[in-house]
Amino acid sequence: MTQAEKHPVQYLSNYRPYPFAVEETRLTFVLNPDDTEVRAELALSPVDQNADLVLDGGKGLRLIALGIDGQEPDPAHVSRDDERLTIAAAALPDGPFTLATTVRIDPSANTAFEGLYLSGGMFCTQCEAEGFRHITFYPDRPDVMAPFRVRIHSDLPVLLSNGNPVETRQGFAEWHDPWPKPAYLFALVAGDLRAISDAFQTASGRDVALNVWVRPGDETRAGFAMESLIKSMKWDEQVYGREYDLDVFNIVAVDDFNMGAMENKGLNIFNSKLVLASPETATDLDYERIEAVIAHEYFHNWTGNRITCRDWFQLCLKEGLTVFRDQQFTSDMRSAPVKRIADVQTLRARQFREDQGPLAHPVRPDHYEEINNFYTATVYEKGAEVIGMLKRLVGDEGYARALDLYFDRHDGDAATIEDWLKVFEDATGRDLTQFKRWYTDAGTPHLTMTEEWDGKGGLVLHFEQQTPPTPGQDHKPPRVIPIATGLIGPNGDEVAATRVLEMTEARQSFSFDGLGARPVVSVLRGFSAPVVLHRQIDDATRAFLLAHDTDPFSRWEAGRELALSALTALAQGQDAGDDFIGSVARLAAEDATDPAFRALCLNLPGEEEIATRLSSLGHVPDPDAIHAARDGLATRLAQANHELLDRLYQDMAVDGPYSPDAQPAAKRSLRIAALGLLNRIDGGDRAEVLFGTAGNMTERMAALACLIRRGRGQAALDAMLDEFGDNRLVMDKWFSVQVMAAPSDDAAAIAERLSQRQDFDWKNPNRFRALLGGLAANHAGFHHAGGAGYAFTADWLMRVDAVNPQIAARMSTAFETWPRYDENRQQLVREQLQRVAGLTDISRNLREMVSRMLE
Ligand code: 0A1
Ligand code: ZN
Repeated sequence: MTQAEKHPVQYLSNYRPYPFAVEETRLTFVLNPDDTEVRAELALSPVDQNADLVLDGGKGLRLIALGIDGQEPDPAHVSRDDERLTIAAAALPDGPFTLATTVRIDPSANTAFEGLYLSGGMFCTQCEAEGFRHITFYPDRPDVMAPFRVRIHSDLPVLLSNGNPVETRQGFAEWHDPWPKPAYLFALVAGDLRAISDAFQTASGRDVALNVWVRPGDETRAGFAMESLIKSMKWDEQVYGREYDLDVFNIVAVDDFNMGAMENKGLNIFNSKLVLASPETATDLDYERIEAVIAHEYFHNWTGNRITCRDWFQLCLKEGLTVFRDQQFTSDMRSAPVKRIADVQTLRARQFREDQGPLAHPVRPDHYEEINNFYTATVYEKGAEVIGMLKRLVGDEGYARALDLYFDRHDGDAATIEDWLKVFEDATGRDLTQFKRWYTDAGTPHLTMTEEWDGKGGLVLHFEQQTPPTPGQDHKPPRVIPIATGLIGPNGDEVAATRVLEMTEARQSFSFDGLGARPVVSVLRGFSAPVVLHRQIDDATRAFLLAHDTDPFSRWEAGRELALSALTALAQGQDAGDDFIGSVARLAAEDATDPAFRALCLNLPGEEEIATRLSSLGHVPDPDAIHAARDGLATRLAQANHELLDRLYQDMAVDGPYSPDAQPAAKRSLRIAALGLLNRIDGGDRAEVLFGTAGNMTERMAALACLIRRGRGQAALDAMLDEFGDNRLVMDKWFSVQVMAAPSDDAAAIAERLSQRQDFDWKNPNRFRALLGGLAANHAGFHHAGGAGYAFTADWLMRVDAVNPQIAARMSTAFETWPRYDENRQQLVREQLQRVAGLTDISRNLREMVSRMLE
């Protein structure tokens, strides 16, 4: 049998409820690194009397004992293959019964970090999406929910699981989680850990003990995570009326983790880079991400855990909503406009890129081979955008009513996108049939606007929408697009406040009357829909919007468009850029404007974004030309404004002890933007001074990148290695900055050299991503015409796949844009992808990705 036959494609339309209810799950673990015993007792009730009992469970489970109500079933009624254990209906009692299994597993051999594994001597688990089946035989699907009782035997000092502690003594702990949950939310941690602890009282008076567990010595870097947790708990009460529901909330930091973090009930497990922070080791961006991810996982307690997903096709039900909530949280904690702009940048860089290529899929996919391949920017980030559109369409109050109804109606359920939309329909009376296409149809709509001014106060805006085909979906009917629009008069005053135009047809027009003079249209304010906007607009009008738009997003967007139009022209050998340089300099000099906003405007679009833009305009992006264009424009910007930039560099220095708050971080971001430009004309002198004197990692890393770009980074790299050689998180930065900032001709060779170092611990996901992801982020380096970047990446994908398929599959997305490049590059990538596809024993994860990319 081939891999594909053993594990067929899963289809949403094939959903069937599980024919048994699990009333309670009791687990007993006897932990040993290479031989752990797991005894599971499942209290089962048949829903369908004629059904066989099918339990998921992989090859790694050594079955020691099996009993039904204490009796071993007739072996003729029991069968097992690589993926499951089946007990025939004939061997099952008619009424409720207990199934007991004992299995033995080897956590020390688990390099895929899925199921129960070891990280630096500590036991931990990762069960989403389908990891629980590597721990014991179980109906490992999200719609099977049960309360869990967990007993752990181990000599390790700290033994944790979900829910509330029942008993804790030397060598043993028992935990009880009263809230029915699917197996993917199960967690267990055992190790020599230290906690920093605090307490929280919920609005209704429940006392909750809070702990952030870290390795001994890391306690001093866990305080910010705790502060972020407390802020998140308060915010969810205040904004969504959601309280915490257990006596304890534990967070554990682990060094080996495939993703960012995981929302296991009452026991969140985090990649240590999203918990540990100190001014000397973490950047402002690290702090901001820690705050956001702590919030994200905490918010899952309601959106994901209390209400979970019926099946994995509904992943966006919990992820889109929880991302949306964490974005709201960050906007409340920090600057809302800056957060919105950052989110749109991420969306464009990751999701638009995905939507444009062979891996495009709907927010709610309808088939998959390997669900782990669908934890994507589309499900997460576009999933959140879709909720933002819903909120705009039904208004803030409608949204609040719908959410209350959602929690009321579906608490305890495993729900679907249909349930979610129904709640909005029932709460607001709106028909969402057409809106649902945002969930079912892949691809980024292109929206074209033209203007018609009648010369006597009437303006008509004509819109046309069109979504390019994506794999398996050739024809795309029109969607509902909320287009937030305002009008600015010639003197710069707003003459029409934001109005949401609801487009439902393929072509549609909207009129404005009674205008004194022809206004400038500010369209798609706040990025009210995830579309690519085309409009006829000259650089002077863009500059006008950059100066006068009252919507901060649209203001930034005008500057961005100026930059992109200059960069795409330059990359095609034309002359451009003066308008951009003049207007962005004027904005940068506005002392009253938020420094973070000014920094966002000063930072030029990245090369990847320029390539995506060129491609969506129908051109073949040339990585070298793009690199040269961006380099040239940035240097001109610096030369034309060196006095202003120098002033900003001085003025934005922050005195006093480091604080990761939005305000000082904003000043640093502008300071660093100025530094990056000045670095092009001062030979790296400022960066050298800053690297030696900065008291925080934000400025040190920025200075280091500048030095590398000037070809004088070695001393600083050596100094950093000396100081932080034993700090994994800092060393990850050390690896990635060298490849990210490398000249394109050398990037692959530098990556190669770094990969041979002793401390390139490639089995650690963070270290692997630092190097390989760093290379992929160096656009001109990765896409170097010689193909060395491609070959290096493919070699490593094949090597890591044998050890950790999830990491291999995720990293393979470095290739997802290949069809947009020239013939030569296409051929080079195709060869590499075919080489990977031919790998003996390729994982299902990587195989699915590569074959989708080659289709
Ligand atoms: N639910 C988590 C993401 C996550 C998904 C899969 C994992 O392992 C394969 C781990 C984490 C979140 O959204 O944060
Ligand atoms: Zn999530």
